[in-house]
Amino acid sequence: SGSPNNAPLFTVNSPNVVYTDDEIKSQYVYHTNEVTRTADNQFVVNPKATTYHFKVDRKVGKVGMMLVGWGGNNGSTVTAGIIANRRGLVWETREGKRAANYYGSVVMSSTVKLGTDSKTSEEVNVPFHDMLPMVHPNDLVIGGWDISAMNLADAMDRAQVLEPSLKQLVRKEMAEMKPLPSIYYPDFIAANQEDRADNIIDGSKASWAHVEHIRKDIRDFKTQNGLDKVIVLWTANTERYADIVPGVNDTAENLLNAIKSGHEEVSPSTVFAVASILENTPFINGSPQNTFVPGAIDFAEKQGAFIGGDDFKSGQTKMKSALVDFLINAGIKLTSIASYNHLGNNDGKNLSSQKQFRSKEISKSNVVDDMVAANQILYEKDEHPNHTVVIKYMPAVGDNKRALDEYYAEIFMGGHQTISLFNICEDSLLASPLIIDLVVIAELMTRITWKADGAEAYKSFHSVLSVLSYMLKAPLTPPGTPVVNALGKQRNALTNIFRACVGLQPESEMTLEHKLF
Ligand code: NAI
Ligand code: DG6
Repeated sequence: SGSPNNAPLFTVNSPNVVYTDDEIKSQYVYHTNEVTRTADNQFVVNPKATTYHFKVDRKVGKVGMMLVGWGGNNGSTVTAGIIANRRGLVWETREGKRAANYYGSVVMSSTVKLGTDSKTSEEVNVPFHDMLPMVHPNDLVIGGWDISAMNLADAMDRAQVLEPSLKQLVRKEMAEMKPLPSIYYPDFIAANQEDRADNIIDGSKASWAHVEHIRKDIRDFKTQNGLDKVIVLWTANTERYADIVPGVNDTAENLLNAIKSGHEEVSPSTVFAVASILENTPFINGSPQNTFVPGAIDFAEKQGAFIGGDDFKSGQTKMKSALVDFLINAGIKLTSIASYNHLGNNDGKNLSSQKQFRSKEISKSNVVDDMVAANQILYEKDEHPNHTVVIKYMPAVGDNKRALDEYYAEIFMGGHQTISLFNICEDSLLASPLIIDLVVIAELMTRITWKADGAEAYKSFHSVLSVLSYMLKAPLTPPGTPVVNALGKQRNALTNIFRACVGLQPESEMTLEHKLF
């Protein structure tokens, strides 16, 4: 659904929305409230209305997804999942038959309220995927790189995530899939990864030849598969943080020169980002490290290319960004969060190294700041709940991560509330649908343009795709703009921006039609 040849599931009947074969154009009034503070510390609110025009290109085209770290747990799992869905596979498990699905994908398995039925007054909800023309994940052409040469069928066995009966059905197709050689700078990932690095492009530090190599890989993949567009996504090992060094990675120009001169502080993920930016290919970072050093962000802005990151927000942190939002908005003073987890997959092995763990610790820790700062009844300025993050490598549990969280809060009249959570699941089965969502939404963003009222030309959204925040632990936002971590707000931003593209106001949930009669 959603392509010009395929009638959309819904159309909006309004003078503010125009559908043509090629485009959906909307005029949208964006309402905000500007607040000023008076001398005697009172607030004056000035409602403001700004008119924007949005244009959505309805031609989705043929889309490729290139994964860095394709042979890893996430890479092999998302590939098998897409193949299984594409072929409508059903397989035996000890609990009976299971059929391919996209559970865990906001795009494919969640719905958005469109309005109320004119006859019954019941809510009408439509699949998120039908809000605007989006690529169907079944149609994604998949490829990518890995420093391990293993084909995707063997990589799927190594991951130990999927049922044997399912693996059997996709094995032949996946055995044909082989990751392209990749760049490997041993200093950036744990030393314990060295034994799988047998698929490497020559050179152990950044070079312009590496940038050109990756660019050519992207171009070749596009040509060989007749693609209109490619999205590149980093789901390779967590790297250590790169030091931010003035003159090296602080501006676009310095970063490019640092790559050309082979500076040791440029990471593989930043080289991939620069190559993708040069190919005008959206690049998304699913790991926690600071791939987007200031020079990389500056470069993306200058080139007008899309970037998004950082670190998939799958289980423990997604729960945290929902639960803390609930507690603080309920007026309960959260005083500490202890987040412990152990896992036994290769991600856990890599994170058993201190510098790589530190990258993850940072992205897992900064996820409540905006919610705390928004409530100055509960918290003094700069006051924060205690927050500890522990990760342990336990090979026996494989991909079945165990995450234990204790939330400790102060309630009415000095009382205490303790909430304990114990979350167990295959980590890669939570992360794989996020990869799909990130790719589908990033692709859609390449087809949405906007202009201010009266302006001549349409232009793209800002290079930094903060609209992807819902799927990410440490959302990257345009420099100088606030980070939103609260899960509900992140989802509202996503759905309401897409509603605006078809001229619909945000869903207010006031349901006055059920109250005023
Ligand atoms: P994994 O260790 O199974 O896979 C990573 C793959 O990257 C490996 O196959 C490795 O050989 C490859 N690799 C390492 N350096 C490379 C390079 N320079 N170029 C190309 N390939 C390279 O890890 P997994 O579980 O797939 O996770 C991937 C990343 O996603 C990790 O950074 C992890 O922290 C992050 N993540 C995972 C989540 C999950 O739920 N599984 C959630 C949030 C983040
Ligand atoms: C253990 O913390 C390993 C990590 O890679 C996590 O599994 C991953 O970042 C997912 O974390 P979360 O907090 O979103 O469940």
